[in-house]
Amino acid sequence: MPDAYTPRPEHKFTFGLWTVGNRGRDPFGDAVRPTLTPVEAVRMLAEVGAMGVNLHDNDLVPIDATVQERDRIVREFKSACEASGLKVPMATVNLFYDPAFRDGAFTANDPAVRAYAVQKTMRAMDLGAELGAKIFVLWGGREGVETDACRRPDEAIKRFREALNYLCEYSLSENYDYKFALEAKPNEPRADIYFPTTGAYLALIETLDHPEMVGVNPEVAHEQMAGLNMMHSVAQAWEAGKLFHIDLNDQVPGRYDQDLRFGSANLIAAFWLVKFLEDVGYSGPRHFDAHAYRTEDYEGVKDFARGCMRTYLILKEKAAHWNADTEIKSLLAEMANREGNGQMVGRFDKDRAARLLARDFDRASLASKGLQYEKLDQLTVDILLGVR
Ligand code: GCO
Ligand code: MN
Ligand code: MN
Repeated sequence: MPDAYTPRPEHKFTFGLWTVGNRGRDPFGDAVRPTLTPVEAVRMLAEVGAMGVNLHDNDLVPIDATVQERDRIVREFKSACEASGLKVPMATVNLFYDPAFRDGAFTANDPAVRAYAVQKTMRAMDLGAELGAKIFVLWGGREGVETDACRRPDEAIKRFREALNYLCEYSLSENYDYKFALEAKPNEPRADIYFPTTGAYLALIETLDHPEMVGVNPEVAHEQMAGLNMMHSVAQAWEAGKLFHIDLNDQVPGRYDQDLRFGSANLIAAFWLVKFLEDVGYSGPRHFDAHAYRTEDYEGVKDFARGCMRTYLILKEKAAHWNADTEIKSLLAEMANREGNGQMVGRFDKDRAARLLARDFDRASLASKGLQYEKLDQLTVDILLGVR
């Protein structure tokens, strides 16, 4: 029965082929679900109400496919997408699975590996463009080390920049109109990974030849794995005009890569994240990069996918509820009053600086009044738990 939390295309929910197609293999155990073909995945995603499907080159086209095989696979996939009304907003490249990338892709020591990685990415860009993708995600899964004896990390940064500059030029020369979204992950699969945080990528972007073409793709699990606050990373990216894509899932800090259903581990963090995205009017796809528990069959995979979207929509409703709550509004207004007109020091000039230096601050009074954040937070919890 459709209800207020039933996904519709305008919600822009997307899943990767690799997410619903995940067969539950882990380092300790084999696959528990049969292979789901890309066409079957498209049908499943349409059935559960997603707007789009994203893919790595090799989720669709095997790495050793001939040109004829590739063209046939792409044709069939395209017509499955058209028949189900599914879009392909984002494409990406697998630069981590093949043993050739054991020392990294764009940062590997062997120049032939680096050139192959760039070539593979160009072909993945061709594929994405053919399917209509305008966002190209780059996750440097193997860009890192087990031992720092192998190279200096600043050399790796230079190599990574060179590859990105090249790929931007390729997109321009082919009129692909791509926005690149760089995805940071602090660890796994290598011991240490370069650009471990969204902030590290934001800093790199400003040093590129075409910074306007490159943004970030923060992932909940990757931030939380390192004990960081996802919403804060997203907010920094947003404020910099760099939130080009987002990977939604969940993760308990300090654990291995869990890729849990959105909102299933840290509901409060998920709430603040959804509230942020909705408050600022983020208009990109809400992409789920997660997979179903290993206990599930494909019916359970549908439960998983529906659950990600349902939780998002419930949290979106809760965020609107929070924004409209009179008690919360009056606490926020009181806070705003206490902060005066919001001016801190204004722009620097000599007179203003002299006045600031001469000003007497009453530290005791600044510290005397409680801030009522306990109350504010409990009101949030009441809303989330449905008693308010
Ligand atoms: C992971 C990553 C990947 C990337 C994907 C897109 O932890 O494995 O999150 O799922 O998002 O490769 O490039
Ligand atoms: Mn991940
Ligand atoms: Mn991801």
